Amino acid sequence: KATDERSEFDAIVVGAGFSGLYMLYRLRELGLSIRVFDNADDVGGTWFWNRYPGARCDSESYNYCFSFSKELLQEWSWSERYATQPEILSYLKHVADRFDLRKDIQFNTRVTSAVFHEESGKWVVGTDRGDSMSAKFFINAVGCLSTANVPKFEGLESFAGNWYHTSKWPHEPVDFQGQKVGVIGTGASGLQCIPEIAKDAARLIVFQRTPHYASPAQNRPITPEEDRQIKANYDKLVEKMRNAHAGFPYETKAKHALGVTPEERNQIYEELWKIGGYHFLYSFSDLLYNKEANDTASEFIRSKIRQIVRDPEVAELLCPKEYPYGTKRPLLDWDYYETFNRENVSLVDIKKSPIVKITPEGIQTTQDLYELDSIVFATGFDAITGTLVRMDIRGRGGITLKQKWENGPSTYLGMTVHQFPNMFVITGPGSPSVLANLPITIEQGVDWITACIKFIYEHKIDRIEPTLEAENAWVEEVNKEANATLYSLASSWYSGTNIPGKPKVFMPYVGGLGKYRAICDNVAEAGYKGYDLVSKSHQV
Ligand code: NA7
Repeated sequence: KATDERSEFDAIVVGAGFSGLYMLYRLRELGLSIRVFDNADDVGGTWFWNRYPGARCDSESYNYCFSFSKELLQEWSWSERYATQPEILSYLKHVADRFDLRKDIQFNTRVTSAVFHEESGKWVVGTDRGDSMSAKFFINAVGCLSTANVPKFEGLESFAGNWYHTSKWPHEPVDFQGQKVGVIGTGASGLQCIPEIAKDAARLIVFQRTPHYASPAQNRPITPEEDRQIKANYDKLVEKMRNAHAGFPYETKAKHALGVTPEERNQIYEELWKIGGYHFLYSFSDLLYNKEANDTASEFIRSKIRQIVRDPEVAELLCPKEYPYGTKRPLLDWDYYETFNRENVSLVDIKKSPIVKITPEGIQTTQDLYELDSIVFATGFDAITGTLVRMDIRGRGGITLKQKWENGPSTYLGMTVHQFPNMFVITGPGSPSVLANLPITIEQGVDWITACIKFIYEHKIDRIEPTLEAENAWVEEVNKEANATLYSLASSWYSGTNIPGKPKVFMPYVGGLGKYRAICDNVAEAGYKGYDLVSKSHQV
């Protein structure tokens, strides 16, 4: 429980995952009073909620962590190349304890509204527990993937068995032994839970709408020697991550896929396939920009799927053909393809025979009724904007964020919004967010926001708000970067197309974390160019 009894703060932060925890840590350094709210009963955000079997991070553990504290980097050891959900959650709990963060966090509380009062210049924040608290700054640290998408299938409430969404998994392990289980969805969460559920269930039926590309994770334990080496080189590693395109310390590959012979290309793909993880995605610099180059990687993955999966018909169904590799979230393979060689696993093509409804017995497609004891929805999220527009956030003139973003989100630098003074968003639309290693990307956002707030106090500014021109120019820049890539060739949650009625707008900034960091730093160095800075007491 948060210990501070007051109802007025300098800053209110929503969310106690990676971004909320670090925001709190940094703002405390400025000596501000802060209240953090989180709907969960502990810290962790994404890693609090996503407890499905097999849940783990597909960024490598020693990259997917905070870099702000050298002591923290040295004292924490990751056990595997990719950390499991329980391990990341215990890491975040350790961070909360180590920096004594919990005393400013109010758990089990959902923020329902945030209204900017023009006269006082304060945000008044309301919660589902009846709190009403005010603050000069309102900061969203709600995560990019925090509002579950449970498709509205007719008849779900009539289903006689149990159903689950991967991101709202019960805290007690679910026992699928002896059951007939259906999994809908084959994105990152589906690919992780399907191999695990297949080991327990008597029968597993996977309902696939779109096949995804996955390259091997190649998980393994981290040896003490490797741990020592990483820790001895952490400074360099961190420096690299902060300035890299995707926030990973991998070498940038200069070669073009089409600039080498087919033999050399194949050899490089084979090598990176063995190394595993996202090294494959970064094999050549033109994969996301040139369709012909991309075809070579896409075809390589399809050839691997055909080698792994014994039934040629199933293999063909698992081969993505409608969109280029990397344009929907590229995935890692945790024995996913191999799982389709099991006797108890089958694949249903719901693009060809869509789900019509859910009955008390199971899932009815246009072709068959599949009788099931449990259904798992691995159907993803209303990503990036979903959680933000569900809060009743009202800026100047009473405009809601939902109204403002009716035709798609618009921000300045992905962090601030015209008409919403003194409001910040961490990993918002228009920031690199989900396209880069998130903890490192979050640190960039939090550090920039902290410096901005420090500047505001030092210059006795009451309000900061981006101009409409600056916001429009940034939206244009985000679109320009996206249009230079192949991303538009896929329909994906990056563009909101997984949610019926959501405007189709490519939301993340594709230009890369390093370039984005430089742009944001330039804005700050130029005295917050593109912002209106308002002070009641003096001319700014
Ligand atoms: P994703 O990547 O959005 O995957 C959701 C999956 O569910 C995907 O295969 C979808 O098919 C499928 N889906 C979504 N809605 C439906 C409906 N209505 N009917 C049938 N199938 C559906 O979510 P994840 O949780 O796997 O991963 C999210 C991110 O978390 C991940 O990328 C990492 O960043 C961590 P579709 O492809 O839309 O045809």
